[in-house]
Amino acid sequence: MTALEIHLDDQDLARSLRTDVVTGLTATPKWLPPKWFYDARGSDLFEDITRLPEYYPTRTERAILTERAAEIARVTDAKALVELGSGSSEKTCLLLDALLAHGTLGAFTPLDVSSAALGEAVDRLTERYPGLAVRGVVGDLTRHLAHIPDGDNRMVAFLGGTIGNLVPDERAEFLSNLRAALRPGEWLLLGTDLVKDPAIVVPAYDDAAGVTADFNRNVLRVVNHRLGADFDVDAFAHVALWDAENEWIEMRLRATTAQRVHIRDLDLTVDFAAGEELRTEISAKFRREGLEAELGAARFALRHFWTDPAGLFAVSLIQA
Ligand code: AVJ
Repeated sequence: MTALEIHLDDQDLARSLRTDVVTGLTATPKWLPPKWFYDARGSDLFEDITRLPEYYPTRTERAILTERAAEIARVTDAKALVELGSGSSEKTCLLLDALLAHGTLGAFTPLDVSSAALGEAVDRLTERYPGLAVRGVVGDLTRHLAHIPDGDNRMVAFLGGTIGNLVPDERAEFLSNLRAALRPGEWLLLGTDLVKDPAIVVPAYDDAAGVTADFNRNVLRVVNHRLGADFDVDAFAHVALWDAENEWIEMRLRATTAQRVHIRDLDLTVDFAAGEELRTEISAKFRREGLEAELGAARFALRHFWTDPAGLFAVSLIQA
């Protein structure tokens, strides 16, 4: 039996997908939020992305965590670990191993929107760490922070650079909600991708093998399956572009010819002009000073900022 606490059931998910699709596809320019990439196929495609030679974030973050895990355990003495947007929990094991070796950790709570991915992770971790209380929470990290379990000296890990999927206003709201869910002295371990030469960033989001293109188009398949839409997935081209002003990468899907799409369950018809683009994701890149300012505005303090030798990615240890 898997220990899962459900704050987001299939009906809530269906409702928020419908709202997002109506809002995004009737807007100018059109957009869809990146959280809808991750059905089973989308999650598998993301796993494939993490192994691409061009996609540096995952392996770079893993290297930083490998080097710093024992120090993180020493500095924090964390008794409980909560992981937001955990997905597959490969990097989590680095933290769990270090915190358990240090001797303070008693509980682990992964929170994710995908109950399937979460159930699998909880089963695997329960088996691997018999002494640890592992309990999954199915929830949306922008809405269910109040449901992270109460406890003493908790650390929340939000890794992978996923915070970059939020626009600055959403980030401010997320950080202040998270701060409100923590007591002074508790911890946030945050992974952020860093600003760098676009010649490195752009290929990470537009790989030669076309895996990211397939991942991007998957959001159309999700809308087709879940809402009975008739997107011709192959009629949309993958676009990754660096927005130098906002310092984020933007993924879009460009209609290669004029398209009329019908979304049956919403009774909605949407027209795309030839060349029209649909924004599917932003992935913001950070600088230390900017991150520190955002954290300060949410009453968090940056204690450690660890990067790899090339300065590609950062893992920050932050205190409430
Ligand atoms: C999982 C959100 C961190 O923004 O780099 C990978 C998702 N998008 N390739 C990222 C993603 C395109 C990824 N995050």
